[in-house]
Formats: sequence, C-alpha cells, structure tokens
Amino acid sequence: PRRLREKLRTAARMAGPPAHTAPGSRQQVQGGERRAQPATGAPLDRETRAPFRFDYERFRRSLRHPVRGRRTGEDPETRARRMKIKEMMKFAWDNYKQYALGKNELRPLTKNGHIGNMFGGLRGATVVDALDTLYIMELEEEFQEAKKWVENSFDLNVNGEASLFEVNIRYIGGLLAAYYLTGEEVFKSKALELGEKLLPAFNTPTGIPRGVINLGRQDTRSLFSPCSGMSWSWGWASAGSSILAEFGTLHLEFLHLSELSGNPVFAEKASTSQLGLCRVEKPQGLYPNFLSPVTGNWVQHHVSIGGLGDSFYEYLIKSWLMSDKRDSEAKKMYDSALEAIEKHLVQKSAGGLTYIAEWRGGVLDHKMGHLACFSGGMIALGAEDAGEERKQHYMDLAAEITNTCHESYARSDTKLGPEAFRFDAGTEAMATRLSERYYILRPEVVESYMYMWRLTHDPKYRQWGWEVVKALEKHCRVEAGFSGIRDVYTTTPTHDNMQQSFFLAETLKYLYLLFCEDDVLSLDDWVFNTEAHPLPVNHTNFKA
Ligand code: DMJ
Repeated sequence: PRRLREKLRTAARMAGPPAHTAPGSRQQVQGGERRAQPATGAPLDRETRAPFRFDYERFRRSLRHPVRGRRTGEDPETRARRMKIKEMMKFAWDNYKQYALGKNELRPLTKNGHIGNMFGGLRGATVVDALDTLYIMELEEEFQEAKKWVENSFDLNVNGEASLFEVNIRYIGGLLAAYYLTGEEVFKSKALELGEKLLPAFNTPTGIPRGVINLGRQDTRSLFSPCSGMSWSWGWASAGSSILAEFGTLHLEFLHLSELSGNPVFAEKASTSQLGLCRVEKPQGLYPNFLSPVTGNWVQHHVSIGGLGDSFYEYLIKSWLMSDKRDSEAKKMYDSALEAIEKHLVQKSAGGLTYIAEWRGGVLDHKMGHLACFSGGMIALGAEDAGEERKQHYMDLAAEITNTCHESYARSDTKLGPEAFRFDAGTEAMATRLSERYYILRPEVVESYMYMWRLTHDPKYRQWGWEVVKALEKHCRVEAGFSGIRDVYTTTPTHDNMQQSFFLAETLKYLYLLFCEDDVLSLDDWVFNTEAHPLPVNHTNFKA
C-alpha cells in the first residue's frame, strides 16, 4: 500500500544508509510459514562505503536544554522532596546490589534475587532498567557500579524464551537511553547486538511479530539450541494471536536502533508492524487487543486502553513527537484512535468521575486498570497538537482521568491504588474483587502526575505525588528494599516480596522529575519509552 511505502521511506530517511548485515537469516518460524529474509535492507558495499559512525557530539549539540537541568532558583521544599526520592532510589539500588546483583529483581523480604521467565535467560533487568535513573539523579558511584556490571557481566549469549515486548522496553530501551545520556559505546553495542537477536520474531506472513522469541545463537547447524531464533505466540493468547500492546510497542526503540547502526532493517520491521494496522478494518474505529500474525485479522473483540492495549496508543503519539512531528501517519492513527476511544469508552460515573471502560464485543465493562492510568499523561502530551479547538478539550479530559486515578489512591487505606477499580453497583474508583486489590509498585499514576505537572504547573500534581512518596515509605519500604503489597485497603498489608525493576526505571524516575525543573529531560528533547527510558527527539536527523 502507498501509505506503507511512504512510511518506510520516512523511516529509512530517519535511519540513514544501510551499513551492515545483521544476522537472523535462514531461520524458520514455528509452523514453517516462510523462510526469513536476510535481516538487512540492502547489501553492503564494503569497498565503497565508509563504516557508519553515529555522530554523538552532533547529537548532543542538537539538544535544546541541559539534560540534568540548571538547578537555579528552586524553593527548599521542592529540593528536599527531590532529595528524599533520590534517597529512595539509592536505598532500592543498594539493596538490589547487596542481595541480588545480576538477578533480574530483588526479593526484599527474603533478601535474595529473582530471575523469572520473561527475559529468556537475560539477567540484570534491574541494572539495565536503573541506569538512566541513577544517571539523572546524579548517583555517580551507583551509576558506575551498574555500568561496570553491564561491561563485565551482562551476557547476551543466552538461550531461552523471552518476551519480545519486555526485552525491548526494558533492555533495549534502557541501554539506548544510557547511551544517549552518556555516549558510552558499551551501551550502544549491547543494544544493537540484542536488537539483532529480536529480528527473527518478525518472520511471519504479515511481518507482525510473535510475542515470544528464543534468544539462542542463530546457528542452524547447532544441535544444542535447535529452537534459536524461533518465535511463538503466548500460550494464553487467543488462537496464536499477537498482542496489540506488544507488537505496537517497538517503534521508538527500533527507530533508534536504525539511527545508531545505520541499518534500516529495524525501522522497517517496526514500521511494517505498526502500519499493517492501518489497513485492517476496525470495529467502530477501535483497535482490538488480539491479532493473528498469520492472517492479519483481529482474533477477538476485546478493547482496552489498559493491559494488552495501552502502550500501542502511547507509541502512536510518541512516534509523532520523536520524529519531530514528521510522522504524520502515526499522528493520524493516534487522532482517530483517541476519537473512537472517547466516543465509545470514555464514561462519567454517577459521582462525576471520568473513566475509560473496557469493551468486549460491543458491551462495556466498567472497569479501569492501574495500567490505564498512564492515559491521563498521554492525552495531555498529545493535546498540544490536537488543533486549537480540541486542545483545551483534551487537556480537560486528561485532567479528569488523572483525577479519577488519584481518587483510586485517595479512597484506599494505604493511599496507594489497586490493580483495577470499578464503577458499577454503587462502587466508584475502588476494587470490588479480592484479586484486584494489590499494588506492585506500578508507575502509571505518578507518570500522569509528572506530565500534568509539566504541562499545567498546577501544584496539586506535586502534592499528589508527595502523597504517593509518603505511602510508599509507610507501606512498601521494608528492611531490604521496596516491596509490592497484596491489599491496598488495609493499613497492615502483607508484602509480595518483589521489588519490580520498573520501580527504579519508572516510578522513582517520574516522582523525581515531578520535583525537578522542566529542563531535566525536557519534553522538548526527549520522549520516554513505555518503561520511562528517555529517547531523543530527532531534531536534526543527527546521523553522521
Ligand atoms: C512497565 O513495564 C511498562 O510501563 C509497561 O508498558 C506496562 N507495565 C509496566 C509497569 O506497570
């Protein structure tokens, strides 16, 4: 289709000339649908083309604001609050380092590490997720510790099944951000090496990737890792489908992989995946959460701006912003998706709270997940470019949704919000099921506070953020780190014994930024990926 070709041309323009051949050819995906193509845009002409080198200095000069701000004229209370959040980060890091360095997460009650099965044998999720937060908070010694671990112990030569989405947002996002902030080559080379390992997931008839990828070395002759480079759909996803929030959350990182390597293959894969959705007919303009990577058709009509859908919408508007407002296809997709969401999903409760319901084949489920609370910030971020007559409307909608999410915190005994809250049978913004009462240190509510603060400077957002800091200290801080809790509606909650890596990547970073001047990771220069890793806006096409 014409639009796809145009988009690929834009992506290639942003990505620069092809420079090297990535591995990933000749692997067969499960089901033997087709042979993979060599993972490169065009053959390398080694004789005539100089090796690609990303011009880091030029990129730094293109930034409009000092990355860590100017620190001028702030009031002592704001500074003290920011320092408190910095202390929390140091505490979270120090305990992870002491008890779990090299594992994926810290178990703060049992004082050991957790590996889990999301990252296909990769280790150190907390290290990579924490790098940029440590850097921004000027925790220099701790940043050096994390960097040393990446240099000496971060092993990419692993063989296991990983979530494409999680590896992308946490590892690739974390490494890219660390590179852009510091210029240290090790972060760039690890990001590129890992990115290449993800490419076979895209070898499907539609180019829409599957959710699970084996990260083993792609050597077809090996008897020891016969599944290397193969990809699968999640066993729990309907009929072998791929998930909207997973295949729709690659674009930002993959564009930067192309930017840094000079190889357009990453941008092409992610663009095909995002743009494939343009063509598919959407029920009432809404994007269902499950799609077959084989046929390109929706598999089930469940629509949610929370889990399974969330960051797909986020990446549409952020693709537009990261392209310095050139990626008009992504912007159009975002505008029409938001219009459909507002028309069919946005509701007002009897008590006057605005919320975004879920949609199951035309029937509304009056529930909002904690994950959906990022949408206040997203809608505010997109409002600026919505046109004069829509701008205030979207700012109001963003403020209302953020207020509802704040209510879900304010109505609990701990002042932390539940995993999901409902608006039915007389309930407003509270969990009704036992299984939805937990809080696992998630960031989405403070993420929206941070954006709302930056875009309105209404002091209530700082006040709300400070309430969260106090609640985290009171209910989640334990002797050896921070832990999620099982029930936000009791003041003596039990702990889940898990310090999630996104607590360091996102929750503490957004809280810290809430109490920083706007220059620190300015929204003019940076776009946060869905794990809060800052990726630069492409102001000047800053390749070599
Ligand atoms: C994070 O890993 C990311 O924000 C993701 O997009 C959604 N869930 C978690 C945090 O809740």
